[in-house]
Amino acid sequence: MKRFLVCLAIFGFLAAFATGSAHSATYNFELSSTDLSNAFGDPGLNHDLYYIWGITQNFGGETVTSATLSFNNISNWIVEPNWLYVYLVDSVPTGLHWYNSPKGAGSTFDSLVPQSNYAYLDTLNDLPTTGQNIVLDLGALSGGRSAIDLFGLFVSDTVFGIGLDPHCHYWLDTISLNVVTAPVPEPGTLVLLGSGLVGIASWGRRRVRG
Ligand SMILES: [Ca+2]
Ligand SMILES: [Ca+2]
Repeated sequence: MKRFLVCLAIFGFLAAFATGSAHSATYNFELSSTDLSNAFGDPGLNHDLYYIWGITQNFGGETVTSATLSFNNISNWIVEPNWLYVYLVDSVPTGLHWYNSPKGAGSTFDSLVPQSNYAYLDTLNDLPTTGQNIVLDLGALSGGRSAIDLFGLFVSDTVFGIGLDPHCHYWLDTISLNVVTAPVPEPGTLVLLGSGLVGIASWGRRRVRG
């Protein structure tokens, strides 16, 4: 019996490690300049609009460990003060949506309701007319609470989005969202690991009695 329990324990642990946990996953979402051009016919982000990019993705219960939002080869159309307000959105239909926004300083998102649907991320400020790549690391941003925690909360129902309000026109190639999730043990792995623990525990008890 003792030998059986030892074998069960060894098998359980070995099988669990051999099976492994589900590997961490990386997800990429991208909007091209052409996607954005559907808004007004000209590519890029239009001053007269604000945008909400809705994404539906089931992360399978995995925890989001990092997320970056990249603006690739972005530039302002002329030399002037400019602002691009960037938000996380909790609930929005899938796809790119655009709406009129008044010209002038200030973010249109500040007047949207319910405000709980929008979380401010960052403002890209006074970009030059030469293109550059800008990466916003959600793990490094916070507004009362970590942006990555908030993002994890927003994606938990598989529906989330990115909000953008440009003040002035921006040219760009792509906007991409990169999400990395932590591995979660597969159910089969947990069963095997459990059998290893049961084997060890039973063996331990018998040793004590013995
Ligand atoms: Ca605007
Ligand atoms: Ca959501």
